[in-house]
Amino acid sequence: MGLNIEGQIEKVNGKELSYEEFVERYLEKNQPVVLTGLMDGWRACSDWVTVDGQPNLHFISSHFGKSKVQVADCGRREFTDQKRVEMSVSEFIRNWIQFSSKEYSNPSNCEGDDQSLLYLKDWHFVKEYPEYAAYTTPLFFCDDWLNLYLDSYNMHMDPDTSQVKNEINCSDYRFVYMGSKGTWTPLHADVFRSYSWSANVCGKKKWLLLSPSQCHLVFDKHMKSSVYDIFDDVSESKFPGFKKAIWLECIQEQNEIIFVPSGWYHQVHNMEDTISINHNWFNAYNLSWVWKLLLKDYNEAKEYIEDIRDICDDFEGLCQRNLAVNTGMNFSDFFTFITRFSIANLIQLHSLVKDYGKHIYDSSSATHHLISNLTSIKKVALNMKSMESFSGNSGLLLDVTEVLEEPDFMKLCLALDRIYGILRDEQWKHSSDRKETMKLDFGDLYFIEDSCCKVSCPNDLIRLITYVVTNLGTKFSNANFSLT
Ligand SMILES: O=C(O)CCC(=O)C(=O)O
Repeated sequence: MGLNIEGQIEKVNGKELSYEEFVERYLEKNQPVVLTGLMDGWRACSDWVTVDGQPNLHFISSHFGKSKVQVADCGRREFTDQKRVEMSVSEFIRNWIQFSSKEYSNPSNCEGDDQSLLYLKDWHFVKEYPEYAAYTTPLFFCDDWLNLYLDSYNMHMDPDTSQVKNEINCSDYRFVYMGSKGTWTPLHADVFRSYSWSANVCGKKKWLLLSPSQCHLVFDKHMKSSVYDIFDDVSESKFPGFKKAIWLECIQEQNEIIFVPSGWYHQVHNMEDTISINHNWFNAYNLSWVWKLLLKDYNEAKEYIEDIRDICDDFEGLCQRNLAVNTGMNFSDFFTFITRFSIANLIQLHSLVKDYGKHIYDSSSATHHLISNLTSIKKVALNMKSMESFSGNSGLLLDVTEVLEEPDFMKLCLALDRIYGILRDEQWKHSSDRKETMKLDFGDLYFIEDSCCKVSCPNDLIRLITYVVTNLGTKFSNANFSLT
């Protein structure tokens, strides 16, 4: 019996969609969509594609051939993913050309052929070629706390060695994917339960998506392992719910961008030779997904080593170390992340109210955005509060004065300011009111330090947010804040 496919993913012209509509219809509701019309003028769409719409392998090899990349062997499974090897882009492309010429000369030979079907994945292209400007991130996906943060900070530092774990692979979540017809990605939900977007520079992909409310159906009875390939002969005794799953399908064409919401399981097949650009990200709308995943993975990490608890000097420390290795961050990393983002958002709010206090109502959507960011962080912090790991001397400590003095924090604030400036301009596009350039003011940040100098637990963070927001509200009487 085949899959139960009961719907297609909506396609919408991105040029006719406002940012607010995107937030309301897709980010907040956690619904997938395919957006068209957003890739005009991308350098990648001309440089990387031949006149007949094929990947320009010669161009890519001659310009970026020396890069070392991760390549998945689509025919070989390793644990929950495909086996990966590292090679240079030029080696990968040589292999691709060889494979295609064999297939072309004798297509019937290819099935069961020894030659592997290789798929270049997770190439950190922007990190490696920042000057090249292959594309611009569409406005809808700009409020990206994950990549903004990683442009300034590392997500995890090993406390013993002060080393960044897995430096290259965790440097950012902006990727290029390239593979011939037939390459594919097994069923999975995204890292950190982030959102993702994926743009087809050329080629065509088939996506099968499963909503989070159905995801238990692709797991075994113990909710430990999930189906690897949904087109395989899936064992009913091992995955008893699988047949009941109802899938959404999408055929994504060239120049279309798919938005994959948090926690949606998906499997992807390249129906033609395809190049795609793909980001993972999170922000206020899906921050709670990240925390929930972290909590689930923490509980699993703890359960896994429960039998050595009594002989462990620092059981909690070991759980957190394992969490960082398996998930890419631990509680302390996440807490540090949300604290820095809270301060950055408070600075934005302060500058906004200061510059626009006199006609705050004109800027209400910008104010609303910042307040809803802080509200979302506060909600997550409230959830974290009850965790044993944050009680007593948890070892967490962020000195607000020190954060404000970090050059990397300044970099984060300026990047956030630039992105939020773009969003504000878009929101005011149709307004006849005079636009002014907001000035990010680091000169009088005493109001943040005054409220709370040290943040060492979720409660401190909640107090900091509440105090600063309330104080800004009374200082600028026009602003009417509520933090519920
Ligand atoms: O394009 C692919 O093969 C996989 C992309 C993907 O799974 C993702 O963006 O999450």
